[in-house]
Amino acid sequence: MKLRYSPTSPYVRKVMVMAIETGLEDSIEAIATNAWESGPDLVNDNPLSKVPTLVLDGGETLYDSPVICEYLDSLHDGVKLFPPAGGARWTALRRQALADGIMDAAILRLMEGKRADGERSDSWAERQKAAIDRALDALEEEADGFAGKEADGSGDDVTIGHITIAVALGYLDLRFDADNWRENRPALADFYDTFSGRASMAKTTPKDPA
Ligand SMILES: N[C@@H](CCC(=O)N[C@@H](CS)C(=O)NCC(=O)O)C(=O)O
Repeated sequence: MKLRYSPTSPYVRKVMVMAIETGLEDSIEAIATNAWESGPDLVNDNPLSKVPTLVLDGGETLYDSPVICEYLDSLHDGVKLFPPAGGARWTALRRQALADGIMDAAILRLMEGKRADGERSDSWAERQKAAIDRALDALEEEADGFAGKEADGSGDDVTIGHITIAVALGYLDLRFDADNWRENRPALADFYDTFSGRASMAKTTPKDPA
């Protein structure tokens, strides 16, 4: 499989954490891709011109990160990170959606900040920040109940929800460190600090914030 990636994309990091957690890292060949250039190879693989995009060995492509992660989960025989059915599944999917939404809002806010004077909308950027803050508060409310906290893998029911939340928090550290999301969110900070000890997180920490 080939994965079109960019080094600072949180969605790509999510896929790579998933690949490491499921033992599939070595099955993936990474292809550096600038999604903003919308080159012919990328748009041929993904008309939306986004990374991550996964190209299967038979040429079929998969996107976006929730679909790629669930596909990877279908390829291994270990404990599934997408719970198969019932309440645990809906909780994991909801948490994934909430954390994906944090990343979406963070990227919109980042891009808004890069616009030229006169084109930038402070109210739009503030709207994104407000969404992020509400989502973080909601996660703080439930963080004490998060399972899968242990860096050594004990606790065993790490899900796609935990992975996505941890990656989203890492992205806030990368892009909006000054906001100090940890303030007044001790349970979430505790979850993140512990989850960050996992090899999958350590191995995928973005190095260059450019
Ligand atoms: N919902 C998508 C979001 C992917 C996404 O927005 N990726 C960004 C990079 S962080 C991108 O490729 N942006 C290029 C563009 O929007 O044109 C996912 O979960 O994979």
